[in-house]
Amino acid sequence: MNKHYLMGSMALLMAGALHAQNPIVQTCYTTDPAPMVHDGRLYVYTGHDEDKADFFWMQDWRVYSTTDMVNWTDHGSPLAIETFSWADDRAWAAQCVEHNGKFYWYVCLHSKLSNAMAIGVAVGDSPTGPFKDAIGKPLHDGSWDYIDPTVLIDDDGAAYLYWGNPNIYYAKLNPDMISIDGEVHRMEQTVESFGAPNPEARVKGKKYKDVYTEGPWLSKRNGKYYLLYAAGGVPEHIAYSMADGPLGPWKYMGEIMPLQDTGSFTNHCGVIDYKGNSYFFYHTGKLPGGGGFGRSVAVEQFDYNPDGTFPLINATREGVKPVGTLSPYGRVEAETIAWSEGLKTEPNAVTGVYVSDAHDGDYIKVREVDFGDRAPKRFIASAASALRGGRLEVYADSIGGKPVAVLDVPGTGGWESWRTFETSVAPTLTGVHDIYFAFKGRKGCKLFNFDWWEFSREEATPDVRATTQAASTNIPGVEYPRLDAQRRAHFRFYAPQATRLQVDCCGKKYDMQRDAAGFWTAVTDPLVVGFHYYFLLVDGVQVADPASYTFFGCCRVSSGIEVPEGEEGDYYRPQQGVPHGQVRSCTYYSETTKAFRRCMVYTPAEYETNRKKRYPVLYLQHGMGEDETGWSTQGCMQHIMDNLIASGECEPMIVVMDSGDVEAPFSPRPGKDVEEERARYGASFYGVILDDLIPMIDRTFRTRTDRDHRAMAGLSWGGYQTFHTALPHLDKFSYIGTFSGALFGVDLKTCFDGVFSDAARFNKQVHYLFLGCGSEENFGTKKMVDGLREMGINATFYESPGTAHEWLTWRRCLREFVPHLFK
Ligand code: FUB
Repeated sequence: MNKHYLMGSMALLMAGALHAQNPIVQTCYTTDPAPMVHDGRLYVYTGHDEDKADFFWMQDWRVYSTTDMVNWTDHGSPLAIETFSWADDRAWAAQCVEHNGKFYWYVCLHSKLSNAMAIGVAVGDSPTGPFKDAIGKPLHDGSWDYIDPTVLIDDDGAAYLYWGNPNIYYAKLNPDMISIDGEVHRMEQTVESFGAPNPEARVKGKKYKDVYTEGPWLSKRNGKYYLLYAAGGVPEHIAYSMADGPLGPWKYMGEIMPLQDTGSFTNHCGVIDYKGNSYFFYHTGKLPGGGGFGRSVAVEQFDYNPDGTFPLINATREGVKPVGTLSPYGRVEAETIAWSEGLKTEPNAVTGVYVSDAHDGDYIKVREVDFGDRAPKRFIASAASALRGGRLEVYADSIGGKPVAVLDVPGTGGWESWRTFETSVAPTLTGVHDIYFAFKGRKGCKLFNFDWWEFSREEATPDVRATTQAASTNIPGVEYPRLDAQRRAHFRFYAPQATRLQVDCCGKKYDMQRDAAGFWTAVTDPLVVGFHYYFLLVDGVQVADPASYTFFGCCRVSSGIEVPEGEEGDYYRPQQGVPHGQVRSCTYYSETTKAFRRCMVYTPAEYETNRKKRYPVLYLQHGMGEDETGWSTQGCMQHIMDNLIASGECEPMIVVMDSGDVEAPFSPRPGKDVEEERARYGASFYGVILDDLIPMIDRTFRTRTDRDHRAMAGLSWGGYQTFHTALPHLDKFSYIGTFSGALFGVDLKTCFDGVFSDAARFNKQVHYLFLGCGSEENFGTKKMVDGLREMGINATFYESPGTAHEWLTWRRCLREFVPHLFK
């Protein structure tokens, strides 16, 4: 073919397409339309012919909706054969009706039970689902002509179901809408009522007025009942009968849509009034590649004749006129389309339906977009590409000339890895326009998927990233949370489906604000330096932020944010030139708990080279909310140890961290003695450390095994466990530390068999007793130290300035404590 001829005919085709409005869906084949109006919106429920089909191999049903009759939003396929466990094939014609706030979708499909066709019913709470099989079995099963259900709910609330090919069956529905009231009847067909007698009475070769075939549509208007149907055998036209009651007697009225060039040997109609107009939905084979098994829904506007009869209606390419405009200010789904070429749509469980399969030259037209008298400044869109992306050119009124906006879309790492992009808009865009989205990019490959778009009259908000830095506790490559110079944390989280999001940081819950793209943001008050746990509350459910490394804290998997100190925090950070020890994860079997356990063991850098040397050991415990990993993650103990050992302030030592066996926050059982409850809580730990852990460590590592070379310390509840382990076993420990120790109501004179009552003995046995806490917490540490000192006990007290019950207190306590060990 001559290239000029080809280009000329393509241009003609394009010019035709630019004015076409039928079929109303171009992204897939749609069949057997069933319109319904709900809440000011017109929905059309359709069947779905497969691409390149050679029969009605239909798998699912689809839903589209509009408020202006020209832009149709694709709601995907909320109902499929799989919804009905008793069915296995042929998702054929169907109709959805609303009753008492529920949506009943009557379908026909092939039944496994009867090996014939059956009527089923699905129910949902919204017009777009989700839907489920309402009764778990067919409503009516067992014959090849049980197809094409149509339902009318009359003004008195009674519901009627018609179906059949070539017989017409009918039944009354019970008020529950999911069971049949009484018998199923076969409608008597006569020349007067339907143009021909019952199928078995028809004389072969005889010409009848008409022949009922299939696809009934029952409706009522101004007190008159209408039964529209596909007629004439194949190829089908649309004819109708009228009656004064829902069950007849019917009078044949003639054709509505005569046989014509629709490209499909079936036709199937649905009729509805909307916004003051009457609309006739039908299907043709007119979408490119379509035909008898590749049908597409179309719509025409018509006026009833003054006597309530139908006029003749012909299929057109132009379709219907708009009855509304579309606002571009606010998120518009990309699958809201007046006309498109080359594109498909796909569903996603989170973001809903999106436009896919975009190649260079494909486009979407959206009609009647009303920009008002103040032009937008920005165009914003959500797109995703697993390849190299492409360009979205936005045109007003026709493709060509200067685009009003051009959006470059790079690869985003996946076909559903959505990112929001924006660009400026030509300042002249006011009034009502048809908008075209033209996909541009490398030829011959998929470019990008397109989820939604909007125009905005607002200037872009300044990018917070310029004045903040990503938290060091974020997983690699993730930008949020971020911290600013005032130590405020900026959180941003993508949750387009969520209705409420909060961030719980340092015990305060901050409400997050959602933007049009589905991103939620919040900024905290200035935070204290150091490490803090935080959580997201998504619609009331507490979850860890997937952007953060996770830390075991608060008795669960938590997110954490490190608010950086200045160089005063260098002691807990790895330093250049400092030899680094190792933190090992060791598995061992505990006879006490009859289970394998894990402990973390720090060995100093020189442990690897000083092969003959044996080392003293510090047993270091976490608090009530953490586990054995706490000290080597949020606690940074290995860096504290490395730095102190390298500077000579501290003896090289092994540090062992195990689980304190605390499983949930301490909560004494009602009516029980609190002290006894405390003793029960994590009680297995005492046997573990004394009988399993210490022997295992002494067997496995080059340790010094005498009491003079063994220390124990712990934070918060770990301080309690330290006192309860070490004080009754001073034959095993000679250095003791508590950091914010949970030691309440202790009678110093009598506790631990009166260990403090003989100060001289205690001071001889215990080489160093350290009690630290934060200045902003009130754990009674200072009072206990004062009491001990009054009794003559040598006790060191340390108060961490400006910190509360938090990791910075405990990092500082560790730094103060370990230089005094084993000297
Ligand atoms: O779509 C499958 C069948 O084709 C329908 O059930 C009939 O009405 C005809 O349109």
